[in-house]
Amino acid sequence: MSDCIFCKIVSRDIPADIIYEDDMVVSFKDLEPQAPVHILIVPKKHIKNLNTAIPEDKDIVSHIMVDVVPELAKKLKIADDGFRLVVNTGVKGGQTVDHLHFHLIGGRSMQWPPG
Ligand code: DGP
Repeated sequence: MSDCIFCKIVSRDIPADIIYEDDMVVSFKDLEPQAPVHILIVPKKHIKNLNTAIPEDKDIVSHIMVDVVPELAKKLKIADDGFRLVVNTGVKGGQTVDHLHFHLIGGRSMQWPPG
């Protein structure tokens, strides 16, 4: 999508502090970190959000959950203490960028309920 900011990060048309990349995803530091560790994991394919993911996107979503998150949590040294994975979806879910992304947040104790 030509006007999507995360697609532009994936294609390197705008800069980001990229910490991980493979054939399906890119991961980079969030511009507005909410914790000592706050990164975004973004599919290279433009998927608006979980409401619009289709069956062929299952491989991407499961790859993120099963492979990428544990690997990055370990790499960023937040695996043992714990972390939070957030997927804001839609307006009331707090989604501000319409390209599916997973917030991996850690390095401090989290509160519940979230705001
Ligand atoms: P959400 O509210 O769940 O849609 O989260 C969007 C996040 O994306 C928010 O935490 C800030 C971050 N963000 C927005 N624009 C940019 C950008 O250009 N670069 C980076 N690194 N992060 C961005």
